[in-house]
Amino acid sequence: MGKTPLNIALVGYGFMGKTHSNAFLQAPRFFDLPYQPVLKAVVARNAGRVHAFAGTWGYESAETDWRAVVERKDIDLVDIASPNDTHAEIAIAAARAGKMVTCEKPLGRTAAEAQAMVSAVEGAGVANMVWYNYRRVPAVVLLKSLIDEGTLGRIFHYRAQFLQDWTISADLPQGGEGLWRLDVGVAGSGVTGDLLAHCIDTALWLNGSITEVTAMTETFIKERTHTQTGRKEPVGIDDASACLARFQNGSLALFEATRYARGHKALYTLEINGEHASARWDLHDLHRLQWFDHRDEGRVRGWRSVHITDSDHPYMKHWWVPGLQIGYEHTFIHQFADFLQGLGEGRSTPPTFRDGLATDCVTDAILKSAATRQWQTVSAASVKVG
Ligand code: SOE
Repeated sequence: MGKTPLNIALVGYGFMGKTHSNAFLQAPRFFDLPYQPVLKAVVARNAGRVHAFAGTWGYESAETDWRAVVERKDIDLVDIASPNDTHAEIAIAAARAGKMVTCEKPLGRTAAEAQAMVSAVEGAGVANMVWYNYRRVPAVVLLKSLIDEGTLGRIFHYRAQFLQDWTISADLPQGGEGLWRLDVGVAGSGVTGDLLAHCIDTALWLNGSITEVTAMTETFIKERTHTQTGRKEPVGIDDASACLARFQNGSLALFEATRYARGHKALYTLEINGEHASARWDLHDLHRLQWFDHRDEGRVRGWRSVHITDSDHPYMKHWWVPGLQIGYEHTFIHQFADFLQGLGEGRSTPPTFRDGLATDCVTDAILKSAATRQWQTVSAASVKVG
């Protein structure tokens, strides 16, 4: 029986536009899905480059204004992979036009923006999802099951870091391709919304709601040339962010994100310590879960490094033979496969926009705490839903 076509319009053709396009193409090749993604249109402002991108990835058409695809009758899903300042406007218009909407993280530049996006998709009743892709790493999914089954027992501690080093040079401008992440007007915040948001999303998913935070942020390079004006302008983003937090379940957390950790390129690590067991995961070694179980026989008790490549590990039966690894791009493929599976069952797949809002509520509280030097209660909207 033929699959139902799902016509996609992608907005944005940067690094994330590629990860999403790859997922649209690969998901139906490796997973048995109720829908067949059709790459209908790609949108970006630069006409020459958007046509080239359409050719490379097999999009049927290219547009330079996102409004065109929102209006098109032959589009089912609008996928937003453009800079953060465009997320809300496009998502709200697409939802109002009855399109399904998927959006890169962070959902909004602020929780208020994210709230408006949630109201739009929920009001229109359209499927929605935020691309917090690290939830789809097989080792992290396995950890989620172990936690949910109670294997770790009562949770005491959660800690996560996301360390990079690519903005240390003071010569780097703010604004423009990739570097819009340094422009607070476009990005909304610095590492808090970009990197710490990943740590928070995974933490809310694994360990439940965060109730309060105390944080500090720092901007190490105070002025950078702005690509729009050609002049040195003050830098409004946070270059580093560190935070203590309490979870609803009584456990304590430590979070850190920076782009000034020389030598670290994308070192996302997390650790969780429970009454019976602890686990550690590291993006640079993403197919391994480090596991310690206190109930093991004393003489051989110790940390084990589990290679998550067997067919009974999450997602792995869809890939190669046991022992062979997968990588970063597969997390997007898994996420899109789950999205299509969810559509087939008539539901949105987490993380939904409401989950994205929950993360934005925590990052807003972190930024407010850093600005006021006070503990902040996290708003009720951060209640974890999926
Ligand atoms: C920033 O360098 C970045 O590309 C983030 O924007 C992504 O979300 C993260 O996964 C990798 O680093």
